[in-house]
Amino acid sequence: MFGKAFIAILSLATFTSAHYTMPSLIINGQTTGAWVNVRQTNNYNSQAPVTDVSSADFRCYTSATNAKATTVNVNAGSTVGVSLNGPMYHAGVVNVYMAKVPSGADAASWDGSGQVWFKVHEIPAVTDGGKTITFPTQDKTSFTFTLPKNLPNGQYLIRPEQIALHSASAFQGAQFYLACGQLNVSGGGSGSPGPLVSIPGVYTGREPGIMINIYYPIPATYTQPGPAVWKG
Ligand SMILES: *[C@@H]1O[C@H](CO)[C@@H](O)[C@H](O)[C@H]1NC(C)=O
Ligand SMILES: [Cu+2]
Repeated sequence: MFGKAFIAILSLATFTSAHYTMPSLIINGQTTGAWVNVRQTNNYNSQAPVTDVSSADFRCYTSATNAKATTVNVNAGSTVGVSLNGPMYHAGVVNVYMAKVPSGADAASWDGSGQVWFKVHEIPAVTDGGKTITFPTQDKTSFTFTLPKNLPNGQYLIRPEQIALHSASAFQGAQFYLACGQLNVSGGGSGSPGPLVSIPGVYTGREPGIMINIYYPIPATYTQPGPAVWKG
């Protein structure tokens, strides 16, 4: 009796700690190798999320690995994506930020500091006035979007995040799964991406879309955290 219960608790613990990472991009329909074009994050083994939105690790989560990646070539206007190592089984929402590497710097060595990040994609929760709330990315292992056609040529960091909201009703209850990839954009335009934000800095952790009880009462609306998406 005790043994069975103990084993059941153990396997539950194993399941709930099996989170996920974002080791690959999808470029021209091809999924890149794990941690080839994405900097290997501290949690590559533990898969543990970031919960402190003011920590240095909230940007690229590489304080322990100090990882750099290989920069991958991509055309503006093409479909790109993020591929995870497992399903995003937590209810949550997605944002994708990018930052242009300053001239004279290199994507592999630039740290992404400053008010330099803009949002290129988001996947919010879907609400209907309080009857249901659903999360389009839940249980998905990848997502794709279009790189703005007007993006200026050059090197960029790209930082996807999933904000898991299953236990987000208290401060720092939301779990952030994130990573930084390295892109070299060509075929682009002369757009001025914005609004620009700093990471960390973009969130306080108390936004209505981050500190939220998604179960009761069912939220009538959902406010996606962060700046508006730059569409080019
Ligand atoms: C970025 O792409 C341009 C155009 O293809 C190329 O000339 C340049 O060498 C590339 N830079 C890097 C760092 O890959
Ligand atoms: Cu979790």
